[in-house]
Amino acid sequence: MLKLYEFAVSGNAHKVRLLLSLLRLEYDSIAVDGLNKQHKTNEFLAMNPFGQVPVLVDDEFILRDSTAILVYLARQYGDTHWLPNEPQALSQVMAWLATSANELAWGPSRLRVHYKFGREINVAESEQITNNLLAILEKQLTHSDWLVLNHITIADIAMYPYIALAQEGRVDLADYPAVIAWLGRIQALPNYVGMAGMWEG
Ligand SMILES: N[C@@H](CCC(=O)N[C@@H](CS)C(=O)NCC(=O)O)C(=O)O
Repeated sequence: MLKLYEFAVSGNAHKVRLLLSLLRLEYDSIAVDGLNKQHKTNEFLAMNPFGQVPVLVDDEFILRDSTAILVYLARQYGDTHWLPNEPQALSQVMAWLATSANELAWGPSRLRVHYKFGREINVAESEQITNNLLAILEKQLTHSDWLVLNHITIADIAMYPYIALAQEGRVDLADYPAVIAWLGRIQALPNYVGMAGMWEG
């Protein structure tokens, strides 16, 4: 049985929860006690030396990092629909996975951490990254329904949670109708799961 170590409030964990659900995979959700720093205990650090969720365990195989976990699940349990083999499409998916670990994390995700959890950040810098990212996403999604190809891939899954949670970082999506339409398309998928605080159409 797959096991997912997670925080309920984690958008990075949500990426994994969403793909597990869309792939109709059963798993044990293991709530990590963030308040008591369970993710910094030796036992947890043995699974992820960075002391972060999500961590996926598949029998003997232990994997950290949401992006890596999406790649693993897509290859191990999905089909090439989720992670294409064809070099151009594959590399375009990788480009969005990189964006999810960079601009998405330093922009909307950081703003959420600041406004929801009180962490000090450079707000102006994160707002600038967020505005630039949303403008790029808006342009992309004006021309196509999905980030890569004409169907959902793990590129969309990786980008989704922190855009859907952007309002918790005081980001207004009203100026980005194509982004809002994309959120709606993801939320309409069979077996979609959301989390508290996400945009709702
Ligand atoms: N690159 C990692 C980032 C994971 C991450 O930032 N996890 C947060 C929760 S969303 C966490 O565990 N934070 C606790 C900490 O860093 O101490 C991934 O994508 O999984």
